[in-house]
Amino acid sequence: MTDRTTLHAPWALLPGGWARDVAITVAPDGTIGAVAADAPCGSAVPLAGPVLPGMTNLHSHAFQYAMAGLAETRSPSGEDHFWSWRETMYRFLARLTPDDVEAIAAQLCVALLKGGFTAVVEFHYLQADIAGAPYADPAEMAWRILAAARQAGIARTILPSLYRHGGFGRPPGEGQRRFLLPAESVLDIIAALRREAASDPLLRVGAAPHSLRAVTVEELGAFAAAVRRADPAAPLHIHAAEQPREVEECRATTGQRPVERLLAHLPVDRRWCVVHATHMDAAETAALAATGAVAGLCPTTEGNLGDGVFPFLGWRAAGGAFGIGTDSHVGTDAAGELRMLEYAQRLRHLRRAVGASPEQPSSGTALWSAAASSGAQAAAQPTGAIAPGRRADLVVLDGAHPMLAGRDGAAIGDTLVFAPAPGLVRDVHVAGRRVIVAGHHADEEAIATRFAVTMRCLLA
Ligand code: NGQ
Ligand code: ZN
Repeated sequence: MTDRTTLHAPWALLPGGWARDVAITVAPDGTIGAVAADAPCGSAVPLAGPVLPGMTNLHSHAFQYAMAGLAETRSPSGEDHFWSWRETMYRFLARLTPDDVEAIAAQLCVALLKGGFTAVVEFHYLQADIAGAPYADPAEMAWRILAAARQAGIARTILPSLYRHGGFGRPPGEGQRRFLLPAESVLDIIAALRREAASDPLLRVGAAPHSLRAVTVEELGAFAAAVRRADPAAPLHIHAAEQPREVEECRATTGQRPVERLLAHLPVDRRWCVVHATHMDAAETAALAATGAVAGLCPTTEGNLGDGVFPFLGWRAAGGAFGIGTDSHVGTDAAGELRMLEYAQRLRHLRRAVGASPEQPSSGTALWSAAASSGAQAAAQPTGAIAPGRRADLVVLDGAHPMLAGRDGAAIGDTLVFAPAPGLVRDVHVAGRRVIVAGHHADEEAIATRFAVTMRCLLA
């Protein structure tokens, strides 16, 4: 692109809600210039249907995509839960090579784009080699994640992870050996990625202390401070309070609950994302919400792992921000995550339209807008809204889809999230470039072939 382009959509989800006949000007660097509603199409490039801001996937462990559907069998003991799934996951990752991870991640990134995600945040902790030693270049696995995201054309935020312990006061186990790099090495990987980001406008870099199980608050404080000294805007993500057992062990060893403990020891702010945060009490919910940190909800994975239900009503009442991630990738579409989030709340509270508000009564629209905006915040990506100055990361629906016939504005958002309409996401733009066109990615065959070869080898 050398010139400004003006796109025109019959409907667009703008910060104030759905608007009709919207012209969106995109600069050569992919930044949105002007946005005008009630504009004639004129010489603008017509989009194929309604347009929404691209969704950020704020929590991914890319390699886990390869085990989707492979951890669903009952064990002989019948003791199947998060912790037994984790053992299965450890066995699965023990053999993965950098080539495997790149092949898996590329296939994943294409699936995520088709699912309406324009950016992915990789919570990157599979960092050491098969023996648990650093690769010759300790950033090897991070480069592979980056290469895969680049091949797919999805925007990326990479968060190298700090992982030092096997649980509260426990040494790491055999299955955790590939996660354990010293803090200095993780900081070196972050620095190397940052240098790369200088010439990659779609790359952002932050850090991910794995959890209070895997790092002490002292280690966490020193690590977070070092990350922020080098980049005051760096996003920091941590898993917390996903399982009752984690909360119990934290209390037994420290006298505090995980989120309580995090808030007591760290200057948590809006550049933090607390992933899951499922088991918070009312005081933790209000206190964490007040920091401006984003709750990183992964509804499909949380359902798959039997985690519990996030205290969404209390969180929203306290003004808490949330975004969505696909975490283990048992789901890869943004609408599906929002639907699962809403349905878990409906099942729990015997109510409907939980994600909606007086200002935005359409559940699907409210959920999409909020998660896109706060997801971008958590990823430090300049996206999350169709507005001047934001990057043109856009999801375009198929205006000719029968399920959209006769549906306007808010009904479009609700159709996307709640109606069964396969193929509704048609085109996906990242930085003004169409990476999904009519449901397809230019490299999808090569990427799928490589993934299939990798899977056959892994499962042989
Ligand atoms: C992870 N996944 O880091 O992949 C975790 C499991 C852990 C989720 N928490 C490992 N969903 O938490 O120790
Ligand atoms: Zn996770």
